[in-house]
Amino acid sequence: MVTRGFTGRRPDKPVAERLPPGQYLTDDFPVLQLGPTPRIDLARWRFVLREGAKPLKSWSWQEFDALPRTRWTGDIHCVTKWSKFDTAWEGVSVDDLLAAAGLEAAPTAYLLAEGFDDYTTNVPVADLTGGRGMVATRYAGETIPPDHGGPARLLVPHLYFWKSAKWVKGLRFTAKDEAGFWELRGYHMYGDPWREQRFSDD
Ligand SMILES: Nc1nc2c(c(=O)[nH]1)N[C@H]1C(S)=C(S)[C@@H](COP(=O)(O)O)O[C@H]1N2
Ligand SMILES: [Mo]
Repeated sequence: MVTRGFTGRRPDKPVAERLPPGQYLTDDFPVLQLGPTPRIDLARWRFVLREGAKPLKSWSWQEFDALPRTRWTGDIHCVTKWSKFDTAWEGVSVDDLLAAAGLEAAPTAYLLAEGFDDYTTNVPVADLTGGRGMVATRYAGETIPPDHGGPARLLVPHLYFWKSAKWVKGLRFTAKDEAGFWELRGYHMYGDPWREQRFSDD
């Protein structure tokens, strides 16, 4: 088990200091998505890294589940204003994923995470490397429930939670910062909760 860079546990901080502006604390774990929860057959699941249209590397579920795993516990913040503290995730860090793909560095500075439901969201690569993002396969010690994005979801907890694509099927490196589903519909290209970057003009 490796845990590299992924930090953020601040149990000693008062609630108010852990809540970004405009957020409230909840103990629930709301489910937010565009459509129905897709049924994903692990025998046919694949995770693909692409540069534009060109596949760079892909893994079956068995192969993916055998990659080095990282744990992270910390707070998540949804643009609909709920925050949840001390969520515990485990998965493959994007650093380890790039290394497993034989890439010394990411091919471009931006990417789109793609879901099996055809959801997309853009994230700068620098926000996923250096221990800042993972493809999570466990939540609270169990496989991720389908409603929360299982078998695998992106986790980029320092950005609003719409950036954490559920049912993620791959990462597509792009030459430019390309808007994903919500970013095309008025949401912020970056989405930093601490700067309250909810909408494109925030
Ligand atoms: N594939 C996919 N990922 C998605 C979404 C979606 O519709 N499809 N919704 C996003 C939004 S808007 C939010 S707020 C979070 C919600 O995650 P949760 O349902 O686990 O709380 O997932 C994000 N990831
Ligand atoms: Mo959302």
